[in-house]
Amino acid sequence: MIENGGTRLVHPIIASKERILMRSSAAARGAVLTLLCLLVPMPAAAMALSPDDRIVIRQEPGLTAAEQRDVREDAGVQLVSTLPIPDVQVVDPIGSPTLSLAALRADPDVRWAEIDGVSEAAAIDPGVGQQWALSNTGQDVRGLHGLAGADLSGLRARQVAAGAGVTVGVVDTGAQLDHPDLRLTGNPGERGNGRETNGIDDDRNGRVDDWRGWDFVGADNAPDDANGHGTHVSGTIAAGENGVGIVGVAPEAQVLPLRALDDHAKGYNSSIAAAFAYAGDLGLRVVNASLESGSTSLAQYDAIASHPNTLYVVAAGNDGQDLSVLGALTYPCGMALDNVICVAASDQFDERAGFSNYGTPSVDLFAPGAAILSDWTGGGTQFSSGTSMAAPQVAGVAALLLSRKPSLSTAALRQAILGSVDRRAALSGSVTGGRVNAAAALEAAGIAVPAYVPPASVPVPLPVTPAPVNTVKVPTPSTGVKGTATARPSASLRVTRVVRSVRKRTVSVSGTIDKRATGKVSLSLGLHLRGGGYRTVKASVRIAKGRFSGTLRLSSSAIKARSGTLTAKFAATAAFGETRATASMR
Ligand SMILES: [Ca+2]
Ligand SMILES: [Ca+2]
Ligand SMILES: [Ca+2]
Repeated sequence: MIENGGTRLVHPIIASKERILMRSSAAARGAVLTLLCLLVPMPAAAMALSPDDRIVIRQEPGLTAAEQRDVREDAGVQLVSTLPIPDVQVVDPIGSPTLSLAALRADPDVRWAEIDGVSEAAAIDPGVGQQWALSNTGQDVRGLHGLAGADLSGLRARQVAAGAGVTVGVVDTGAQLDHPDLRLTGNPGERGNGRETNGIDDDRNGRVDDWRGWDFVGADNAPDDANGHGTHVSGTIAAGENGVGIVGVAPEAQVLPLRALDDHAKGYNSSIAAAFAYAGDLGLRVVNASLESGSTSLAQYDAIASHPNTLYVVAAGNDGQDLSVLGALTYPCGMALDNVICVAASDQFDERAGFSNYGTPSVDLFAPGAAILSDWTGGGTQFSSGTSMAAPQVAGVAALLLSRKPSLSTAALRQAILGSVDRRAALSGSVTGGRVNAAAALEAAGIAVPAYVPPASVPVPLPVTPAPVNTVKVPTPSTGVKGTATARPSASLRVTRVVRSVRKRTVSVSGTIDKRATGKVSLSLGLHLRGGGYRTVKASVRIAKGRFSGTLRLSSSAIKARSGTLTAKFAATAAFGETRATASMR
């Protein structure tokens, strides 16, 4: 599976009048024509991110080096290398690969342009097929074939959210600090400029050099894991999508390890309370506590209550008990606080795991917690079962939501998760009566999630409707009108109007798209001169509120050059979330 490149800044590639004039007046492209660009102003829209990196292009033959450079500059890309194939180059987008690709495809000097895909030998994280919690197809997991669909829709949710930018505090036995699959972080106030090891409490939080989290058992800055439990829990939340081990629910989130349980997975309630407060003080929005105690802790209660912006996701416990029976409560599950979610464990059949505690009002919901494969100490993976394995599934879902909507209040976050469960009769021993559903939780928070289609993106024909195309006498557009696109289902782009008129010296494109879409439409107009060579003018317009519209216009001097063929191209690239659609015409 291809590792995403992470967040990148995106900036518009083209489209100011000045730039168009500058380009068309450049000596390298000839100055016979003066081309003028008229853009219909549209409100700015947020740009979408793209995980794709490099682009391969084939330019038209015969371009000079300066002309080739112009093509790259106009599309906002830099030359990486030249392939031993005529006119084929690998280029690297400076900004958004999506927009650069659209610009290259719209450029008459570019024969074709494609994303430089990555091929790997069996690079899918080896454990992912066993992770029924993310996607249960009834596959064999430890000899059991579960119920298809009894999962948290993790792979579906992953299409639009990965947890990037979110740090989850994990109060546990620590985490293997050098595990190749764990995405660990620490206190940002102790990272960089040598602050990690300077022996100074740089951020004055009472802990010296806590750059990797903190060990509340050993009272030092190395929350390493000698047990395995905390590593397993951390992997469930944020194991990377990296060809190693498993994939976490939020594979681009990070875990801040807080060791409060010893090598035998036991710890004082006061150590746990201190870790709760530490995470809250750092401003972490989510903390996972896969632990239980038969006795309550006022210290923990106060730590949680005094950090209302932090959601504490805790385990119900593994006693197989009905917690609604007097005296059966476990803690912190039983703490009646608005920023606590208590999670019980369900199995591959969407039924309560036999070991799992249950019962209202303390247990809020269920999550997969039986036969859960995750990372383990020693660098490998291991199956484990328990409500300890269920809680981090929910913590991971919380990270997904926060990565897309950082402004969600704790109450709204909690409500989105609890209000979107898949209700099952066998899971009635909880407030919600259901099992967590990551995709439904995202939708409850207002984030659209497409249906899940297993990998291998399939080209989907896109409806492109050219409305009146003005035919002209001399010259005529060189090619017919057709539209193609590749898109995942639910992405649709509809071009409602294309007008090409040499007599009127304009090429106009307008259209509509899903209102959530962001992106740009690139336009280009090229005049192939009969004597060879051609002139181009380009522009792009933003898509805003579901609409786009743009016009290119040739100046009157261009009209005098009748001895050529006019070619108009456009490429519209729209994105919502990680779904992209591209339509192009020439
Ligand atoms: Ca410190
Ligand atoms: Ca320091
Ligand atoms: Ca992995």
